[in-house]
Amino acid sequence: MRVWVFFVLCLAGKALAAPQQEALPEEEEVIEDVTTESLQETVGTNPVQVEVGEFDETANEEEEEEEPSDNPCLNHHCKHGKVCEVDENNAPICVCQDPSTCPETMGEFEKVCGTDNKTYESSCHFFATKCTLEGTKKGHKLHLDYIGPCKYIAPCLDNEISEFPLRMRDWLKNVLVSLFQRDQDNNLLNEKQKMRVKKIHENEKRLEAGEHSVELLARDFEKNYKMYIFPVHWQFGQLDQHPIDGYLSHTELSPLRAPLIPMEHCTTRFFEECDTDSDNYIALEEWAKCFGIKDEDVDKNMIV
Ligand SMILES: [Ca+2]
Ligand SMILES: [Ca+2]
Repeated sequence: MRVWVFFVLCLAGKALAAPQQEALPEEEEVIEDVTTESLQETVGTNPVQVEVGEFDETANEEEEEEEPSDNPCLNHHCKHGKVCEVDENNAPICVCQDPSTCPETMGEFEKVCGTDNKTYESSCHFFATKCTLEGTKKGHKLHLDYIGPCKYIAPCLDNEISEFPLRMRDWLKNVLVSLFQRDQDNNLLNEKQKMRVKKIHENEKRLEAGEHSVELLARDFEKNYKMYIFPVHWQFGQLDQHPIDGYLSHTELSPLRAPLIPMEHCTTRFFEECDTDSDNYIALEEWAKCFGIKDEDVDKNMIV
């Protein structure tokens, strides 16, 4: 438990990146190496920045204009779980993919566990199956829960759950500082964000990246609380993408949750409890609160 975020997220990033890059090489946008490679040594990979595409059930929804060509499907993209076919008018349409047409899987690491507690051969198999349930209550409730085959996940105890935000916050802060140190010209942070991180970076009281006891992390949060406000906002902004509306859906949260759950048994409980009004969305206010940010410090403008 002690080295939680450092190792867990390092592994998490890899687990998340590996199957996607193999399965969808041309379709998904892979973000620059500055986050995936160089940051791993010091703070672990941020699973959010590595890739979000695979878990984004709403992306690529029949939105691209097809160019004139012999094959109307050539430039017609369908969302996960669907494939393009040509209808009787020679127009491209997206239909549910037959799971048996998913690429052959290489091993256990490609398996995913659904919220129905069933193991799927790969995320392709999962989304293809979800597609066949489209429009049904069952389909609406089915989400990709975590990476790897379904397994017993121990209940998260009260004393354990309090450690989750401590490590997560510290890790987020270190990711940002590291981003800033490595490459001040990077385009992962905009100018306003860079200025905020610069302040954290230059603060002499900042706790250096490394393994710290829960006690020390708790003390640091109390003493240097202001340093954590932006990192918590920043993470929310990274996840709130489809759509950008100040709320995180289960799908938007997936890039963070899915790799983490099999290794950190408090993940599910933590995010469930974050949704204090139980509307199945985590609002920025709810998110900030569960990371210990005071109401008066929650600022929507900090994200953009
Ligand atoms: Ca959203
Ligand atoms: Ca909510």
